[in-house]
Amino acid sequence: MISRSFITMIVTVCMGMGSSNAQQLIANVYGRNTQSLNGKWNAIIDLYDQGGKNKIYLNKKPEGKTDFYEYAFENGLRLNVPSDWNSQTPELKYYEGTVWYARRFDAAKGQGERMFLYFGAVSYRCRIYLNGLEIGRHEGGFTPFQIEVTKAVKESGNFLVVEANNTRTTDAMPAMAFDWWNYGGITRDVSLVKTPAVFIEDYFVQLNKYKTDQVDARIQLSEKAANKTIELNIPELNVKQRLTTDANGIVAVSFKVNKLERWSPDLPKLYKVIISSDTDKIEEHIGFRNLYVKGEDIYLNDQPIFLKATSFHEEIPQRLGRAFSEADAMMLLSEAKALGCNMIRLAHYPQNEHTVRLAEKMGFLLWEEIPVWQGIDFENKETRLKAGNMIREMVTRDKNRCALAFWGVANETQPSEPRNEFLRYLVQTCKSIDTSRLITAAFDLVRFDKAKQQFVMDDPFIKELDVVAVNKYMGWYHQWPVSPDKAIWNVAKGQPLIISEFGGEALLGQTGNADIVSSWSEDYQATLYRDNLAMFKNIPNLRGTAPWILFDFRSPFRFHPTNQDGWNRKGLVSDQGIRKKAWYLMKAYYDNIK
Ligand code: GCB
Repeated sequence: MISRSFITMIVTVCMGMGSSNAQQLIANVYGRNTQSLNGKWNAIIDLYDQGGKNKIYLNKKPEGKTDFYEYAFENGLRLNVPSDWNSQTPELKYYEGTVWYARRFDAAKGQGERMFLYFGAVSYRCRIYLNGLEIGRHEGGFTPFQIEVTKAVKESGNFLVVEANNTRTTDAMPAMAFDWWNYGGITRDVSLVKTPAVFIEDYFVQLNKYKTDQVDARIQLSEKAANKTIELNIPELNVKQRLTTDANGIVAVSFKVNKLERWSPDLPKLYKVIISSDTDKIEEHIGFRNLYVKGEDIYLNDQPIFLKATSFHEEIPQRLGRAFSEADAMMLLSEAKALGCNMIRLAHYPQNEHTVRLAEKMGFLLWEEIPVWQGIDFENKETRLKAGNMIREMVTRDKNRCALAFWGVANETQPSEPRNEFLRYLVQTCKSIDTSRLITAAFDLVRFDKAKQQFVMDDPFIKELDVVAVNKYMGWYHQWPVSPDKAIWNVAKGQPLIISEFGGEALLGQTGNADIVSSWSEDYQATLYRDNLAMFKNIPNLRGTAPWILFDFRSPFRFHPTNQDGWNRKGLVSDQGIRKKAWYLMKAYYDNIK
């Protein structure tokens, strides 16, 4: 029998630092027997990339008097894991390059147990070394990966090294310039996951897209073993399924449930689901809901829904750093709750699992996307493969979160055949894992047609999407061609449309010029919101809005010295967490939508 994870490890080891590994992620890592490797790690800043050549991952110590090594991990810089490095010391604020992280750990090994090193994310690419040997590589700063270390790990004194690098490159995602901070480092949780020899590697348990009482499930063992018993229990629904694996170690089943309370933003009900095999048992809380598109409407649990959304980056502005904990998620999501939102667009990359899980508990639908954000090299086949891996890792991690409504495949791309092919590949990759979500992408091509006196958009790719999204900055990047209440939209007719970004910048506390010209004032931002909200009445297929953005966020190309000072100021809430005038307009708008 071939272990899938063993294949994963081989693939991982064989690929270059620039490539990603095609792996089968272990489902629900947070529900397993894990040993946290978070905490203070030792670190070495390697601006000239010399550490690899000097094999510093061996962490050699002088043995004789004439023996010397020009490095040591001990007694130097210490960095918190998880966290970006930029926020931890002033020298690293703008740093783009390599930092080596190292720590020791012991690993009590149970009889027949397997062990995996799990990284929630390392930004942007990394190599992992255990006890002096390279054991894996990963590319992509926002998705998890794991490496099996059953054979490599020792009971005590393991030395783990992570070579993390956040250099921007043209073939990466995101690429050379993007409107957020390029945080580097081990930005999410690290843990040692312990499993039985044969374990429940992956599962998908969700309500059928359309049927109100049918759960579709697929469960996969880590081994291709036939005739193994798998049980799926949902005690509160009296579900007890006893199933038998096929030759691939997989069971796929659909079954009826009675008296199901479907998950919704108003009632985010989750059920305990227990999956067990002869050797393994895993449980988590899963919600069940129907979500589909019919004509120009989006239906949640058979009712048309308007998506009262907002976006945020994975950043705590007050800390000038990446968000990484449940407490961080609570801060971000509470502000969205206060605004009256029922959906979050997690911009512009998969955010940490704490955020996704808490959002589901708090009653938010989610839009999750990979950083296909302007400037992507669509003609590069390697880049396409990387994007495919990222989307696979994202969908695999979150496919059991019923809150997940949309997989986003792109943000602001221009039509071309290579672009279309690239996005089509991403759509197919999503669908190869999960056909139950809606696929979307955000476009910025809408223009005002003078002859027709209407906003129009020409991008044939929208026909391949379930829901079309448009970023449009009327009153900010674009002048009003007619007065807002006369601005009629004729875009993506026959499909639901979301205005996925709109807004403008304001520096908290700045006043003036509300109706004339932007002075980065709160008043101008408020006027701009009033105008856009007036225009929304003229978009017949509008099924959701998402102001850009909930919080001011750091961006290296926001150069204005007094108004911006390295911040994108489009937040409805300032970098200090204070609500701007426009926040109250948006809140009133959402409160009035039933
Ligand atoms: C956009 C991008 C977003 C930017 C925003 C802006 O269209 O999607 O990432 O931050 O505009 O503020 O310019």
